[in-house]
Amino acid sequence: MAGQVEVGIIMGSQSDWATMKEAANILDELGVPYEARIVSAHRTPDRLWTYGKTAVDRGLKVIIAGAGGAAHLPGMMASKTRVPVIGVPVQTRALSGVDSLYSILQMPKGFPVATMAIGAPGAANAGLMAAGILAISDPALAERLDTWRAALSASIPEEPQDD
Ligand code: RP5
Repeated sequence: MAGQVEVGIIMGSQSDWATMKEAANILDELGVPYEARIVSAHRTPDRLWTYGKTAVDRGLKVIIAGAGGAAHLPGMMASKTRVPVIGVPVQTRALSGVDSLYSILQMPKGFPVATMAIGAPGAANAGLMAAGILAISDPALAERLDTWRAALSASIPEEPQDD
């Protein structure tokens, strides 16, 4: 998308993209420019280091980091840059994403990661959280986000229907 990229979506593997695309979709809907990159804490640690080291100078304001299993990517990124990191635990086959959740959630004092729910809902909420952070200083985005939220509320019926 055109415009200054202020949101970085990073993930540990190509296999995480199906989940992390939910964050990208939300940002697309809200007109928020982003970049998406594969940055693995274990397989490409130098890439992680460089990404974190240059994040502030490149103008990133929020990083959404998704990983599964021994999900060290969000925490390692939070240790390398002061840019706020929103963590998305990707659902795993072996442990259903509880491993990812605990790996991302249990950060030591000093290096927080704002951890979302497991899987696609968490990724979508990460996109909304990133938009909310940027909307603090972007009135036009704030209006788009308010409209998005109102539309969601309006789409919820008051009474349940039979299938
Ligand atoms: C993690 O291992 C990735 O974040 C991914 O969720 C998981 C599996 O990766 P692949 O083996 O599918 O590449 O590093």
